[in-house]
Amino acid sequence: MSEPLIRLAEIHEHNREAGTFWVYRGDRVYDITDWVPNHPGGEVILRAVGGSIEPYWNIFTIHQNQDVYDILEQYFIGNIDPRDLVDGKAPAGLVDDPFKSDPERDSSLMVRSSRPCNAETPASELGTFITPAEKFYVRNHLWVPDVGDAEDHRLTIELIDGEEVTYSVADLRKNFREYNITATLQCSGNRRAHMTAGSRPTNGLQWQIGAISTATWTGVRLRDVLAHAGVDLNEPDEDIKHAQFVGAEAYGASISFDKAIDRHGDVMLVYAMNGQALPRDHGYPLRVLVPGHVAARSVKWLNKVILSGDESTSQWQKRDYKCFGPNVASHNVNWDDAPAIQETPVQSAITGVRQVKGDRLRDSDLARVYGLEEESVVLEGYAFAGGGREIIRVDVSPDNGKTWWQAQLLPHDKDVHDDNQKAWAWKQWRLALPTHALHEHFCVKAVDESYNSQPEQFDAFYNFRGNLANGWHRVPVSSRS
Ligand code: MTE
Ligand code: MO
Repeated sequence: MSEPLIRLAEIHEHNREAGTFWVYRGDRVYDITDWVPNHPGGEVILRAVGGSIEPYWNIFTIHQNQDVYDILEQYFIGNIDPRDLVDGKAPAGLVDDPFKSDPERDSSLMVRSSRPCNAETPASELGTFITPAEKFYVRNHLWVPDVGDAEDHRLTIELIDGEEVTYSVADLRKNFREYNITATLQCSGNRRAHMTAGSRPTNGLQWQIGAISTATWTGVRLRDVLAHAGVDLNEPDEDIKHAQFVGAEAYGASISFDKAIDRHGDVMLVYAMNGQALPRDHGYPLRVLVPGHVAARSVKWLNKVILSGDESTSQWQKRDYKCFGPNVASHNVNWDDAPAIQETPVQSAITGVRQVKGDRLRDSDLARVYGLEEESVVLEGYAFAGGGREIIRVDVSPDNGKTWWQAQLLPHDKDVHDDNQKAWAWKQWRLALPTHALHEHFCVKAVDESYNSQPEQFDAFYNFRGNLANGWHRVPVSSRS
């Protein structure tokens, strides 16, 4: 029996304004009306209805696998009429440009991809404790959703029994105590380029040292809001294991419920950054801040918090942000074998190397601290550990690891008065070395309060996605300016 032939014009009529939703893939047509309410990614699927699904699957690549194709086949209703095919093929389909309302960005950011925008903080801006909001690295998987006015934005808390409680940003500001938390966000791909250079190719954006920044975030505690919404924080329902976060553009991730309600965990719903409204790139009007965890869990443009027995089903929870052994690659990975990255290991980097001449040195703090009179080289950088673990030491070697010196950890900005309960922010460090000590490479490694440190090389903990690249940072001595 031959399949019904369907004209393109008829497919276009089954768009998001219609009550029934059709899509096509290749020249096969599907009526997915009944599937839409079950879509794990929510309403975003409605962007595709009435046309080709493929441009969206090129963006949401998690769909490019057999299980998804099999689901789609269940909704098959016919083929595109050959009169509408061009050279035997269905039209590629036009997507309404989802990036068209993305904001303008500071020109000093180092762009790694522009659609979606991924841009790192330049090294010259990594040497200050608080990163100005416009220099804060941007990591977007998709477009920046246009959420309109903060007044119209709503946050829905879905409790374990399915009941929902909704808040406006104004409700949050009015009803809960406000906190200021100074926290570093670091992408799990920070320094991926160094893993690639130090070992083998990795799959992902090739970040240098700038997929990390620090801000003072203002907002309310998630635990306070959950208590208000009806969660018993002292004896919570034992079925609740995770807090899932859903962003307005379809990104999602989750953390353990324990972290979400930890009284020393400082998980926040934030509406301001460095004393200003959140910029659109960083989650306006509301984002979750999960200090001490990989930044992928700090979901921007937050729409929904779901208390659940399960993790988020998003690709950013179930895939991507995981590490495997050096022998595992995309062809033999079983994504379920590793847990999602949450707290992060020790990281450090050299952000600047300056030559300082005798005269200028003599009267400087550096000379007093290090007792140096001769010509010196001053190194600067950052060090950071996840889980709120404080950096206790930064070791620098001028000869590729044979001899070591301790850098001075800088006291952080006196103007920052924060409510942090743990060390959620990086430390800035500085070290002056006499020039006669120099060899080929400087390297740095840091140590946290649990005496965790960083691996020397990349080969032994290479992972094909290039996550958590924290091998010693090496820079050539010749890079000094
Ligand atoms: N939240 C949403 N809604 N969409 C995203 O693409 N990216 C995540 C996280 N939250 C992302 C998100 C990742 S991987 C990182 S590293 C941080 O946001 C980046 O935050 P920033 O852009 O404010 O630096
Ligand atoms: Mo990230």
